[in-house]
Amino acid sequence: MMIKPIQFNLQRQQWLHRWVLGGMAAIAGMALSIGLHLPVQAQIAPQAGGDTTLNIRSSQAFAQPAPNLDEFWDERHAAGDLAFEAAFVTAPANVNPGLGPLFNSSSCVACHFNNGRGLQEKGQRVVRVSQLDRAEKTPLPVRQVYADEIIAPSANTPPVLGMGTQVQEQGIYGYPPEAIVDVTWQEQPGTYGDGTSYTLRSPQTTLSHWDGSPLPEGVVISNRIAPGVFGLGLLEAVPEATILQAADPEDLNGDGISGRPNRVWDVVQQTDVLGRFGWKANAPDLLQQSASAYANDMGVTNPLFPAVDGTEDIDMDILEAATIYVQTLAVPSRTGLNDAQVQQGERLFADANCAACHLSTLRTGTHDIPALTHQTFHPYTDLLLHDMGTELADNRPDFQASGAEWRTPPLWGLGLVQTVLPYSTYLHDGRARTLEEAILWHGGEAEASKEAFRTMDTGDRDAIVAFLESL
Ligand code: HEC
Ligand code: HEC
Ligand SMILES: [Ca+2]
Ligand SMILES: [Ca+2]
Ligand SMILES: [Ca+2]
Repeated sequence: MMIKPIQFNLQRQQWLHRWVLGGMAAIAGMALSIGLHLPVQAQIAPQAGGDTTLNIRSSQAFAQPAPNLDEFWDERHAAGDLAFEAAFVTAPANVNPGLGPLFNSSSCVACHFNNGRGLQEKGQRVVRVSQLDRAEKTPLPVRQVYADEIIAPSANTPPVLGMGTQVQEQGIYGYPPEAIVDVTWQEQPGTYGDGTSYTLRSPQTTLSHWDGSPLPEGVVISNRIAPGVFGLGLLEAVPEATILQAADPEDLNGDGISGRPNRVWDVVQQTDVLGRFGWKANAPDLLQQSASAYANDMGVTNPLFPAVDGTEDIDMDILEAATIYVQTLAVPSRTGLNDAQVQQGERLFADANCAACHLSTLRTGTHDIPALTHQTFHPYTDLLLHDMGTELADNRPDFQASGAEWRTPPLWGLGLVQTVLPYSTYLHDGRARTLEEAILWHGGEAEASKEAFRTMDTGDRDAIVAFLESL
């Protein structure tokens, strides 16, 4: 296991540095000479987010400003906090007008509760649709009011008549929702290698029109919960070359794991660029992810996605504020670094080749926000797409992502997910009620890793979960 010693050395250096600066070189020297028996390691904050790491593991753990922001960015973060929490209302109104007319929720935080993930329910999820049997890119006689009805030149998600590419489940007065979304859970049994049985559940998502009129044929549905939004500035600041280096599209090293970058439409540059955000990496950066959230999730038109008549519900200042907020959140520190079970789990995580996709360590290049520049951090993602098998497949391609591919999600903060929002679940559609279930759904490129986990004895499985919960 290579990573941890490196991480420890880095932290030990920083820790020592501080003591030396404080004029306490003698004590630091003492600590060094006495070595591992001093509680030195216990005092070192695990730097999950580099210098943006904060030692907090409460329900507010995802909602803190990065501790290394300077005064200028700290103030902008505070302004962004207000934007992220602002609940929009039907226009005209004095405060935050412009909700809808069609929308999924009225504020960012309503879906990203406490900046963490959302539940699998109306008002928190997003259901994407497309009509794959339509000739690609054929314009549709839709209202052309929403960004999700405007087709990017390189998109392969033909919009559904009257629905575009995203189902707005709510509307302001006089605007019926585009569809009623119904989720029922289907259970399936499974057995661990040691004979212990388990039950998995997956959502069956169906759509119907509020007035009972039939849906068009051949609508493909992709149901997604909202992921957490902390640490994303660091992921944005990772140089493209680093991400492409980890890709192995033809699996030349023969480990069964490929990893492909998505290439997605950039509405600012009007060209295809690397995709990084969203469950299929279908958004290029945090500004466009936020702009699209305003337009599609809240019906709030903005400079990147104006209404067809050219009007905008919010200006660039608000859009940038929300973007800066998600760029500058602290990453909560790891826990349990000295716990033997957690350490065993971390070794097993490496042995089972989980780390081939969930890369433990990345380094940022430069970013407009100095606090994000040149940071070594531990997100456990490669930001690449992986074929996860037929059971997780939504069968809805999204730019270069196939119907079976998903972007490796970061695993940091995983142990806090249910502290931040009780009853939270895992995976893109929230089907996994526990971390064990999340792993057991892995297939495709991750089939061997999943099998390694499934056939471990209870102690080893518990250790992997203890490790995940320490993140
Ligand atoms: C209706 C619920 C909803 C609302 C409202 C919403 N989001 Fe999201 N958000 C989601 C979902 C669902 C995803 C995943 C989308 C996907 O994979 O296609 C997401 C993804 C994101 C991501 C990418 C996270 C990652 O790890 O890749 C960011 C950043 C984000 N949202 C920010 C915002 C901001 C800022 C706002 C307010 C302007 C907002 N969201 C409003 C549901 C919502
Ligand atoms: C081939 C790449 C790959 C490998 C190998 C892999 N994963 Fe994953 N992992 C993913 C992807 C992609 C997802 C998202 C799938 C989805 O949401 O449908 C994911 C999701 C998860 C999640 C849920 C995260 C969340 O935010 O809900 C956990 C937990 C997880 N993986 C743990 C593991 C463990 C433990 C192993 C090793 C036993 C492992 N993974 C091996 C790619 C991989
Ligand atoms: Ca509006
Ligand atoms: Ca729509
Ligand atoms: Ca490979």
